[in-house]
Amino acid sequence: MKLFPLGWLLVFGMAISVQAAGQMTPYAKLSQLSLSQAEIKGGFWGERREQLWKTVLPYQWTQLESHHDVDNFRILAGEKDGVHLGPVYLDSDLYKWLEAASYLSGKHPQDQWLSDRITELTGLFGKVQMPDGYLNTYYQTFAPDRRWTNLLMNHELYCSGHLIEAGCALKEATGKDDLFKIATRLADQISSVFGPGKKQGVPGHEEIELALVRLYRQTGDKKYLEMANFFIGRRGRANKYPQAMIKSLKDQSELARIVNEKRRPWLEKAPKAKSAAGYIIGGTLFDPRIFTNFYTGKYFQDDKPFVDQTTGVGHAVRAMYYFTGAADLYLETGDAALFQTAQKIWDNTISKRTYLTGGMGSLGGIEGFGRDYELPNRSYTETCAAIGSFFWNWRMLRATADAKYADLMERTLYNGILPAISLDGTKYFYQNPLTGNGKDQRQPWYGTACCPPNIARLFGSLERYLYSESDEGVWVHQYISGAARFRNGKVNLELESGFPFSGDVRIKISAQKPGSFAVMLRIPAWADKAAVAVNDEKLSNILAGTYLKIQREWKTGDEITLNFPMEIRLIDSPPEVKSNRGKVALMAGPLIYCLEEKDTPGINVHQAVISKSGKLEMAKRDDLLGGVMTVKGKTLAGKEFIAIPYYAWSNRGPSRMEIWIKAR
Ligand code: FUB
Ligand code: ZN
Repeated sequence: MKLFPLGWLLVFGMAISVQAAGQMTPYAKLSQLSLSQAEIKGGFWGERREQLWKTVLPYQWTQLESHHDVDNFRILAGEKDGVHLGPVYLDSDLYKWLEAASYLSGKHPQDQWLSDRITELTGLFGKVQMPDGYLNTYYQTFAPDRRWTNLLMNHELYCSGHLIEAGCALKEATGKDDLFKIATRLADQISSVFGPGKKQGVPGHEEIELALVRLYRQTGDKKYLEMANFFIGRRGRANKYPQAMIKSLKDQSELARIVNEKRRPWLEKAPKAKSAAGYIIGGTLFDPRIFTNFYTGKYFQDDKPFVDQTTGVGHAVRAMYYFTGAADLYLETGDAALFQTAQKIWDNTISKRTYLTGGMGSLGGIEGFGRDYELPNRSYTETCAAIGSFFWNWRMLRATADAKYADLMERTLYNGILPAISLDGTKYFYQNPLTGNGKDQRQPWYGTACCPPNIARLFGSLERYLYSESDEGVWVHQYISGAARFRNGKVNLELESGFPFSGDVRIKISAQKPGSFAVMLRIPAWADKAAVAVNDEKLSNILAGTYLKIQREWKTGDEITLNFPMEIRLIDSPPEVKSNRGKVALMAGPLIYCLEEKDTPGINVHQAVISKSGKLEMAKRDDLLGGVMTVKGKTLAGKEFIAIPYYAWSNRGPSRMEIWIKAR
């Protein structure tokens, strides 16, 4: 990546072409549809969308209320007595919920409860925002004079990024721009503080970068893109890391003293705020690498410049948001070095540092990456890291139109993200191990509750990741029931899908008038026996792991039928992964299956051995876990088992579980 001053010229030049191109993303091969262009309806995800609206958002709101997320604003606004509670990053959870609420409010404008919450929050933020645009309840309550002084540890830029995202989301989804104005004022305050000739720091937790690119796309104002470029370009250039770290920790403890003093009188007289779970599931917690990660800056991906990075390192959520921001910057600037680095990082991270589920992060102590192939199944794999990977892969897909990114998004969605939410929508995993010890359970909430609202905002905007448009035609990336409008509404698709349990998909086309264009359909890498027909005419040369291009004259009434046989596949792990030697995982279609003790009486799921050539069959079970497909088989000892989709485990109380099964 070229840095200053060339980078500035480059960014400035591109900004002109963005203006001229009317907000097109200049270096993307594929577009991102606007929120109103696509919808999710019916089927597996239709049910989840309904649940998100009717159950998850109201439920999460009650949690945010009882964990002081909203009260911190009310107190600061003078609407309530009390004192700020919760960690320095608490505001961000509320912002993510608000982002999710914005998407759903756009879909359901008649939902008064939802729009009242949005109005209330927007009003509160407006009251609390400082005259110069700064907004952060923690610093404003306890130490306004210390703002922007401890970027490494204290999440102000991270929280700001989430507010900017919420503001953009509300505007995109509903057209309301009052929150957007608050977010823009905050971004302007940031740009008055940071940049060349101004403050030189970078955030300890990335997020602001991708948010600034999003704001740039919405406003066309190059200042925000320049700032994203600044934060990405500055990373890994700080000198004297151990000293910076020590200074930051010292500041943190001074700040903690101030905070405790201010809180004490309130806490003495007030009942204790509801505490949340802090149950640690997996990952190595004590490891000298925790020390080296922090004191070299690796934990923050701040150990070397982006172009010198070769793989995912440090805290996995931070890394994913960083790579997402860098890929976004590439999509706008076309900086080749930036993109080549992103590809290099992707290759190593995905092949050697990512779990089969798409989860990332094996070291609990840093919530992040270990060495290549260091992938113990008692994994840390924070939900937000999988969500971050999903965001990153979307940018990589848009940049390349390469199906491998959409394949990984599919695998991560079903196996890295979906397992983190209970079937009833009200309990969450922060960590997502691939082996369960019989005690792990999703929790109603967390002291650090980044994951639950992150799931909500992703599920609330999922339609955005399903389709694209390009000069060639329309692209179908994921098979999720719903509809999409293309070519300014002149071409519509309706999609009916049996995913994730059946690979039958039907796409109906309607066009204002017959026209020639291409429909590009992802053939998942796992679907090597895929069959595709147009109006019952079978197509040939269908290649798994690519996009099938169907170029023809399309007219209303045309129908594409697809069948992706979801046969059971025995997956081998790379031999370098020690914990999986002599084991296989079961997959069918996009889903990973697991053995859960509840379904395997008399079998120790950790010890059971299956035959690699033994008979396995799919069996539909409408009575189980909301209706699932299962895999039926026998162990080598002759005991019958059923394996369930991994996303559905731990929904019937504590139970041992295993994805990687011993096999001979
Ligand atoms: O750093 C606070 C939270 O911890 C962030 O939101 C997540 O990345 C999580 O790891
Ligand atoms: Zn999280």
